[in-house]
Formats: sequence, C-alpha cells, structure tokens
Amino acid sequence: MTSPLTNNPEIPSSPPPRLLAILREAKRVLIIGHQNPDGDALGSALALALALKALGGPESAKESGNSLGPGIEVIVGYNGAFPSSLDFLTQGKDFVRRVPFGHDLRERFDLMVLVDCLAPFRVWPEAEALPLDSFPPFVVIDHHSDPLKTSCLSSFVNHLASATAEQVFKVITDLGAEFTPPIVEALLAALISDTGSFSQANSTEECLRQAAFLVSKGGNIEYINHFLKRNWPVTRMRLLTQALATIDLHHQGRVATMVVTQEMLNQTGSCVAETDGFVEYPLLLNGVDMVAFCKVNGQGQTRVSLRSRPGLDVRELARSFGGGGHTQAAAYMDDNPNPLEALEKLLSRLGTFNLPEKTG
Ligand SMILES: [Mn+2]
Repeated sequence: MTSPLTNNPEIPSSPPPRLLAILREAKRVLIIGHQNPDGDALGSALALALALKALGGPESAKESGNSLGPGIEVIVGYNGAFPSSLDFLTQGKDFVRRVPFGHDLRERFDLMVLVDCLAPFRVWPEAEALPLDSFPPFVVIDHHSDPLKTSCLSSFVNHLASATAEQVFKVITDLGAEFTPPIVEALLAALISDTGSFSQANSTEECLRQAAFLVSKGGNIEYINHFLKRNWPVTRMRLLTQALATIDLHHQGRVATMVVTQEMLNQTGSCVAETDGFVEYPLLLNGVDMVAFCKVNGQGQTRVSLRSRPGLDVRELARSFGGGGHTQAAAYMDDNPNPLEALEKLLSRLGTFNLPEKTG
C-alpha cells in the first residue's frame, strides 16, 4: 500500500535538505510553538531541542575530540502559559523558558524554529505589525494549512500530518539523532495530544506507525495519558464545572457554545491554559455538529476555538475572522476582551454561515 503523501508532489514527505543544513549549523537556537502551547507544540519543541543538543552539544563535542567550541545553545521557549498537565514533560529541563517578545531576540538567537505554527505573530500576537527583521531568522515545522504569510529560511509543512510531532519525528530521523527516552516521551505525548489519544480522524497510518516505533523504544502510552488526561488540579475541575454550565444550543441544537470569562478564572483560581481540551466537551452532545468556545486569552482579547464533526469545515469560518487551523479544529482571536460579546458577534455571523444540510 502506498502512502497517499508520496502521490502528492506538492507535499514533501521528507524534510528539505536546506532545513536540515540550517539546523545543523545553528549555534544559538530558540525553538518555540504558538502562544499558550498545547501538547503538540511543546512536545515537538522539546523533542527537537533534545535531538539538537545531543547532536551538537558539549557531550558530542567531547566525544568527537573537538574541545574547541562550547557546543550549541538550544532554548525551548513559550509565550503565555501551558496547562499543568504538561509539567511532566518540562520537569528538570532548565532549557525550557517563557520567552515574551523582546527587541533583543535577534541578538540572543541566530535561529528560531517555529513549531506547530506558521508565523511569529502566532507566538507573539502583539508583534503582528512588526517587520520580520524584528525576529531572528526562522524556519517553520508545522501541520497547519493556512497560507504561509511570511517568508522564512526553509519550511517543512504538511497539513495531512496528524501532528507537528510527526514532522519533527522525520527531522530527527534525517538528522541522525538517537530516539532517547525523553525524545520518545515528548513525541508520543505530542501525537497523543493532537489525535485525542488516537481517537480522531487524523490518527493516520503514518501517525500510528510512528507511535508503534516510539512504543518499541520504550514509550509508555498509559503513563503519558495519566499525566495528559487524569492528573487535574481541583481548580481545573471547578473551572470546567463553571464552563459546562454556560453551554447553550443554537441552530436547532446543531451548534453548541461555551464561554470562560475572567471572573470564572478568578473565582476558581485557574489560568486560561487550564481550559485546554474543554472545547471537546460540548461535542459530546447528541446532534451537535459544531462547537464554539469563547475564552479570555489573558492579553485583552477573546480566543474563539471552533470544532466540528466531519463534513463541516470550521476553518473557513475561522478564516473569515482572520484566524485559521484545520477543517475540524480552527480558531481565531477577537479583539473584544469580553468573551460574551465575542460570542454574540460570532452568532450573528453564523446566521449567514451555511451549515451544510444533514445527511442521513
Ligand atoms: Mn498541532
């Protein structure tokens, strides 16, 4: 059976040699995912960082008898916050740091690797209007299909990949790095995160093949799922309870909406990163084809996450608001800091958005 990817000349099935060369040559590297990284963004960044460190760090310099340079410096950065369910991945790794936007980024790093997003403004929305030379030169490794609005040194993007981790897996393989236990854990956590524990349509043959390889290298799906799914602080459960209470149905029960306000975060002592995955709950409802989840983003905006069942493309809706994503999972930012008002705006737009006819 041939992989569908190999039949499509538009989508490279392996990383471009230029990307690999750039990664091999960089000395001070910032690897960073989209703002408020999820398991795929963080896991992909960690795995690539560990591989680059192993290939170019002081240890390899020692082994090769090269006592000259101090090796390379690799930082896994993030902007905003990530859910505490991902703490197990970053524990004990002092090269993981919050990196807010600063005009010194270009001096601090000679290369930036964007993972799980296509442009610097997905990391730092506040820097959207700045020229590209405000950032270090960058490469992109991603699985989103939004048009690449910015130019980069090189990119490895495949919108058919289940997760960015699937792309990073191939980069690590082609770089010749070893799949050590921390790399295996980070990649497997990323694949599990972006496929809903291998329950969604993007759990492709390639994804499962990689997962099987990672398990053969000691990856423990049960252990990772424990941290990703079953290790909640009670504050998060209280926030979910409040969020579920806001669920409302529209369009004859086919559209479910949910809201998280700043007051709800304050009352429960949670941060917005803890809402990761909440959007899946309204989709459990019988008859619901689409979910819109409006939440504060902590930077004076509302983030609207959209989910849909197969056959309903929410990416087009997200794009009409300046966002993007995947056909069944997309998002956009609304400049209104009040999620209730952002929801009203979406609902009035939805009046003109054609929900496809029900089939069967
Ligand atoms: Mn992803």
